[in-house]
Amino acid sequence: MTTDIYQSILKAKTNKVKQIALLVDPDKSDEMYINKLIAFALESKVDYLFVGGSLLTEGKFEECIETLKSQTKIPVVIFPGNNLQIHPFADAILFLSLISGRNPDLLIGQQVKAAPLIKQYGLEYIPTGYMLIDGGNITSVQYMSNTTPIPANKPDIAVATALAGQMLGLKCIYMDAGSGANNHISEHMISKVSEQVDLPIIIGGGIRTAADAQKIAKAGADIIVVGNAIEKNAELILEMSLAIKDLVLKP
Ligand code: 1GP
Repeated sequence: MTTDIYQSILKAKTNKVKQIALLVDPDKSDEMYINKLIAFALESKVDYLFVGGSLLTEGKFEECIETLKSQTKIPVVIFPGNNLQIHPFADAILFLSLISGRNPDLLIGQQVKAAPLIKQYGLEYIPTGYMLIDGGNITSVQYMSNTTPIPANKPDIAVATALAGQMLGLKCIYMDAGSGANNHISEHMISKVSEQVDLPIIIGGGIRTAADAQKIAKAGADIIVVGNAIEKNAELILEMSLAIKDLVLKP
């Protein structure tokens, strides 16, 4: 296993540099759209391109990864919805366990199915505790995962869950309100988790403005993930990226 991507995440965290990941939905992206996204992503110094989804119906996952890899050097990280979302061309895969839920298939079942192929491909895997937080509406991931999200007003549960993930040896915590969430995760919950947990923290779901991204980064997120908002206005990445990268200069 190589550890290039994880090392870059750790290095940024140590240096208090906030990072931004752009979530690319393979179902929604034709080649023209991907090319436009890449142009904005390069200009905005996006750190990672996350690719995946809780339900992909168009059969374009492989094509999407291959197009991204042929067009840009921005690292492509798989954010898988299931064990079918694996590709040898990616730079890494978030090896997720849905630790906020009690669905054994997403705690360990899918991982057992995926592990041999990941090993065969020599793909860098980043053991990640995935925590679904209530964002005020039922998102695709909530429905597809058949799990109950952690209530938005229960930071103690989020802290305990993230701590358990750390104690189990996971290397990252991804707290997600789900794509298209009405509300992003509160700064209060993020700060409580980041005070208690030493791991890099990835935050996504419902982040729509540069000001939100900045508040979330200040609260303790190490990587901000944005999908929907960028699909509507690709130029927003630059604003968001500037807002969070600015923090290292003006904490
Ligand atoms: C979802 O965290 C990602 O898993 C991004 O969410 O599409 O709402 O930005 P959005």
